Amino acid sequence: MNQVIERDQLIKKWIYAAAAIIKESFNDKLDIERKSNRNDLVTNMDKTIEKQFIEKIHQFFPGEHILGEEGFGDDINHLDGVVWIIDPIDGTLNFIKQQSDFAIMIAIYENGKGQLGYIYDVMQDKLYSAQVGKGAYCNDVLLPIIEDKPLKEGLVAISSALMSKEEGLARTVGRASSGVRLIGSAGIETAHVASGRLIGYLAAYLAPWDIAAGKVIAEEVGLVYTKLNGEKIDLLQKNPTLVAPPTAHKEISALLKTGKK
Ligand code: 2AM
Ligand code: CA
Repeated sequence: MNQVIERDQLIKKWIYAAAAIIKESFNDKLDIERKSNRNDLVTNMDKTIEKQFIEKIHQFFPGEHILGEEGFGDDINHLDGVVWIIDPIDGTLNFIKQQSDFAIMIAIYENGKGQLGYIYDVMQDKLYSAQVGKGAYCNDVLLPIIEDKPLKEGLVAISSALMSKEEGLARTVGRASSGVRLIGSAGIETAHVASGRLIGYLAAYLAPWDIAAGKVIAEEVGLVYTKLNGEKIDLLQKNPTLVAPPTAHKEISALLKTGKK
């Protein structure tokens, strides 16, 4: 992919500018609309930020395809060429209800392969980023390759959709690990696995924009990011997902298979 350094600098600049707009919006009344269900919400901020990113991408990289959560990008049915994958606010429910634990996420894939990934934890001011083959960073600090610890030595995050779908899963995983945590932002939970604060993250149905940036970052630190059944992620669909270091990934997969709940 061309202009990697320029892309990296621009993306970081756009993300910080978007975060400033989001933080200013805390003083205003949000417009909130319901999407697929009462917990699947979108605000005027999600839309504004996505539109701004798309405008910038069109301006600087005309002709490149864009897949955005709120639908202002392109209707994409392939991953050929350069594809930008954008989630303007990951953890919209947290954004609305807590004004914390939400992230801005941008990724660039080329012919289906992750090239650049960015997850900005806005309220913690932590920008997780990665370029394929060049390692992952939190702000300007290189994240070490993850330690391949057994499941029993770490905390596991589970999405609340998976918790309500798979009764008993939290108990099974909780007993086999140090315990279960729920944050509510796939991006932040993946970033916490990539930086070693969690040993794994499991989710029921993540959309491409929930996965794309985190997968680039996770793989750069040696994590395994697959569907819950171990198959390869399909970035044109929703996927049940599991991200963890190799040993814990195997252990969690085995627990899911035996269905010991
Ligand atoms: P979002 O806030 O961008 O929608 C919450 O457990 C995590 O799952 C968040 O990352 C959230 O992303 C995502 N999520 C919530 N509802 C979802 C849905 N209906 N489909 C896919 N992902 C969803
Ligand atoms: Ca979102």
